[in-house]
Amino acid sequence: MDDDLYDEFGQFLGFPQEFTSYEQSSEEVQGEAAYSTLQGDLDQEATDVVLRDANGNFDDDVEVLLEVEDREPDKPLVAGDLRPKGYDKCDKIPKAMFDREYLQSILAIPERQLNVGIFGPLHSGKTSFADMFALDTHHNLPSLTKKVKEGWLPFKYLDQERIEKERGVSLRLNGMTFGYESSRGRTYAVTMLDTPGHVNFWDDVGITLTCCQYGIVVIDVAEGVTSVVLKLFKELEQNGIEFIVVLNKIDRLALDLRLPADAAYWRLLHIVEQVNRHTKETFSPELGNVLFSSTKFGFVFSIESFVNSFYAKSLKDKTEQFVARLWGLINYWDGEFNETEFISERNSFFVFILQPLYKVITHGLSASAEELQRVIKDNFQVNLSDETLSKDPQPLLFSIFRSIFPHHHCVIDSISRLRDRSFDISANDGETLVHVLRHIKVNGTNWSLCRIAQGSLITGRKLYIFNESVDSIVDHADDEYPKITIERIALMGGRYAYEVKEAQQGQLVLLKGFEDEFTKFATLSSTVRNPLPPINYLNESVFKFAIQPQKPSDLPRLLHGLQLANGFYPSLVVRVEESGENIIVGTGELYLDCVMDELRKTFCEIEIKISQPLVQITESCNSESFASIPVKSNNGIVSISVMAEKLDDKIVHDLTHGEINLSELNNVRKFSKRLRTEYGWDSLAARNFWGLSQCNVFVDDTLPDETDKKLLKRYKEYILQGFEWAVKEGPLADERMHACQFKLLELKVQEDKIDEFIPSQLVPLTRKACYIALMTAAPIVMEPIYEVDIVNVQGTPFTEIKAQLPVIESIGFETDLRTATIGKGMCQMHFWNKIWRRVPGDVLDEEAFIPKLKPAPAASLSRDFVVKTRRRKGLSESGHMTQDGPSLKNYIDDELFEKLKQKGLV
Ligand SMILES: Nc1nc2c(ncn2[C@@H]2O[C@H](COP(=O)(O)OP(=O)(O)OP(=O)(O)O)[C@@H](O)[C@H]2O)c(=O)[nH]1
Ligand SMILES: [Mg+2]
Repeated sequence: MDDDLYDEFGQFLGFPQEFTSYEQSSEEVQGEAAYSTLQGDLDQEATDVVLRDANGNFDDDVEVLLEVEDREPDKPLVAGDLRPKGYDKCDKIPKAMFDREYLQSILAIPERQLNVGIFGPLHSGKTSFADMFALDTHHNLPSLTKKVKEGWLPFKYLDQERIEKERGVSLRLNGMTFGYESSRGRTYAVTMLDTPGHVNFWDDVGITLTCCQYGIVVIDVAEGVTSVVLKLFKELEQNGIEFIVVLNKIDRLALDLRLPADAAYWRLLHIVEQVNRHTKETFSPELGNVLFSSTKFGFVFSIESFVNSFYAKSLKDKTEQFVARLWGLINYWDGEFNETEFISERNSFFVFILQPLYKVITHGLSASAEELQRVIKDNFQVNLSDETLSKDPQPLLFSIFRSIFPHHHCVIDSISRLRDRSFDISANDGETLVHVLRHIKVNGTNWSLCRIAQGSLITGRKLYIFNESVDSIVDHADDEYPKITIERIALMGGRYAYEVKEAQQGQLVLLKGFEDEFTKFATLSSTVRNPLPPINYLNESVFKFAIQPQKPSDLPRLLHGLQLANGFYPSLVVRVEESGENIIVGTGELYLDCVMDELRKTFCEIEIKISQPLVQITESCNSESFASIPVKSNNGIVSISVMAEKLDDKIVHDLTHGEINLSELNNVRKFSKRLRTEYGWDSLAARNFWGLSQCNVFVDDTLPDETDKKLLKRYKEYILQGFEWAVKEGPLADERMHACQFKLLELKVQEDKIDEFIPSQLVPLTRKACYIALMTAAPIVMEPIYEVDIVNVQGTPFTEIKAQLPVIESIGFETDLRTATIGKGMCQMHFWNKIWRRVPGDVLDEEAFIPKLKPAPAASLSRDFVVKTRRRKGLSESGHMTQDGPSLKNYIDDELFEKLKQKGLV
């Protein structure tokens, strides 16, 4: 026994710092080797960082680098292969019904490219809709079982991941490129992107909105237009994407809801009316932008396609007039069409379309084979084989509908009529510009999904890459930015990737060769340029867990897995707190559950411990700063004072609801006019609006005779940097601020010593001034609130209940709801509108009672939130278990603090 390691009572003292030669298991050795690589990287970085005190005294030759956000690591955190298992599995390419060479040639013609996003609420049938095209364009797709072929089971070809198949829900976007004809025989190169319907996974909806030209909104007719659909309409319109509406699951009207045909028609009319009430364009079936489908039975039609297939022969050249009379309150009786006020069994849509469909369904379920044969022949001029007629009802209906509606040209007709989206991207002439949208795994291989915004690509091409850590290009020294080589290019095929040598402008393609160079998104370009704007993921991640490996030696594997998860889950935030805890933040319970599942089973294959669910909090204030306390630099040359107040509710609402477009801020004049007219700001304040960061505003409120405005203009950039830094990490618990307005009251610089003044000192000074301003303005903490849309998925009447629920309370709510309603109630909880609500209690109350191992009473709740967050982050100065919280004392001198205390202000 080494005596130096134990005290006189035999208690182990711990290894001295330099002690390294204790025995380790081989696993630990491996783990530590990787960890030391990581540590090596960090140490290297540490030598590049300039440490400074809060008030900043720098020598002249010191360059100040301000990082307001953690950068993405330049290199992989863990050395070795970052690619997931099965990386280079050979893709089996199924035989396509279209000519792949011909498809390549059409892809070069911009007007023939249709990049379409399929959107819709949960389980409205989006993936089944894409299935119809997958089946119609391929021979023997992989995993096409007999049960799927016969129509017993949905195929869900684009749900290719294990986790999607297991859970029966789409969790990632996936797509396929194929050639498909319109009804006039013109072939189009269609790229269909299927998006998830679950709101937790709407980051992929955001990505699809960024890259697609057209949209298809799939609505379940039994549910109608829910708030999720309305949100989709809004987003599509805001992005300038024209779309068509598909009223899906029309079989449910007869089979599930058992509506008589006239009531079913009323329901369809009502949905179209609701669509029109909430959209700018006019939608109507006779215009061809509303289609009807039952993806379960594999058919889709428009009024026009229905008429062309079954009535055109007898109509000769009157098809158009006939189509125009098949929607709305128009009756058909005795060979004539007449307008009416009521829906009845004489309604034209009912007579010519709904009734024949209803007949197929009712006869398919109950009529004799001969009778069924006759009905189908009379109405649709289709002969059914004996084999078809002998099937069970479900596959029988599936076969009948497939024979009646063998193709889906009407979808291509409708989409090709839409106005092409104009992408708001500025690129120089001759430049090749590629938007890298996300990592995507196809059949186990990791690719990057990209949209070619300008130019064309060939394999072997070298391009500059600007990943998410590059905000803007400051100088144009070309050799400073990394270049990558496009190693492989492929077209999406759902569960396979079809490799090609080149790709053209506008195409959505898979690229390979730079997967390790970005995490979420990137820009590839042939020139050094500013990167494309970040992708709007719609939801904000507010739900989090702290995680750690079951075995400490597995830490490097966890870090490696987290890095993969970070790439594959666009809105996942992964960070390491100062206390060493690994935190993952996602959009909701299902999102994080899927991340954990993939971490455990795919990304790192280790056991992981997780903490209780936590939520993101924000810091704000509830009143005006009670005093203006100037902050002086150490050398006394400069002093700055700032005050804080609550930001006007209407601006907060408009900012969080996307009513204020951030691009508006570029036109300062126009924006200050809006502040005056819409938000009632006085003209001085509106004119002196300086900046906005994460729903916080900075205004110059100095008086011209007190502050030198010229000087202020010179230092504006530094002051704004200080403000942005402050709002990213607030004084209460290092969390971001929300809904605060900061006003600059004074900036004083000693004239005689102005040469000694280094402007970058203003950055930490402004940050400190903002902290003091917040601490003196009745600081509060805010918690996120989910908006909950509850629908009854079975039966009528269909109802939708809207509610709000604190995110912290939402854990298990969905399961409880389903249990309590025996599966009939379903809910979607989302944070699109970014509602933050004050947590009760005084956050600065040092006497607040926080019981151990019990929920805190309401009056101590905000103190409890903050103290626990500080502890977890390692911000608590006086040890782990103390109730050390935020205090103004940390930012001002003791004397002043005592004075304020005596006056009862703190
Ligand atoms: N009755 C009926 N059910 C359908 C129809 N289309 C799809 N379904 C069922 O609806 C469920 C969801 O179908 P999906 O195609 O996965 O729907 P989705 O919109 O892709 O779902 P998510 O992507 O998970 O939101 C499946 O159980 C399908 O069998 C339809 O036309 N009629
Ligand atoms: Mg789906």
